[in-house]
Amino acid sequence: MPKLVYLSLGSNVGDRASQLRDALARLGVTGRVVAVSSFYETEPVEFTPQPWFLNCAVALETSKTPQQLMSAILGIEEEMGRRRVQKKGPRSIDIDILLFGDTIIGSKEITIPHPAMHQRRFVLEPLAEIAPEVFHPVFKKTIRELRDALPEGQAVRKLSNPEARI
Ligand code: PH2
Ligand code: MG
Ligand code: MG
Repeated sequence: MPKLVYLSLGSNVGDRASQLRDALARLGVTGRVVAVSSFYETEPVEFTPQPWFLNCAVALETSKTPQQLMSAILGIEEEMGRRRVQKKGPRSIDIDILLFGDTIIGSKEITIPHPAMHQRRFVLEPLAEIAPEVFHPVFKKTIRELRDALPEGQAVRKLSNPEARI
């Protein structure tokens, strides 16, 4: 049975919008992309001395297992020239699995739901645009509720130009 998966995409090196678009196209081989949020310009968090990001959220219908999807994503990041230099630092592309249906996984390789998603405005603002009523299976709250509960701060600006997306 295919599952509905939510991903967060981010880029802060090179042509950020075209790298998000490239990643969206490549994700087509892992399943069916059923929704894409606007692109958001976002202030870096957690590791702050780096350029601002473009982030977006994606809904993907896939028949892959979480492990299969994870290795496909790592392959896409590698093909797109991602180099792992600084943890949480600048990257041409980052693709994170946020939610995988209502699956909960806590293993060494993979944690689902994404362990930091509920603290990150750069994740919750785009995700609330495409999945406001979707339930977080650990916190038992909707994405809109989690977004509304965030403290002030972490600037995110929705890009109004739809040409900036697909
Ligand atoms: N990703 C991080 C760390 N900090 N900040 C923003 N605004 N956007 C990101 O995608 C991001 C971040 C680690 O993956
Ligand atoms: Mg990340
Ligand atoms: Mg990542």
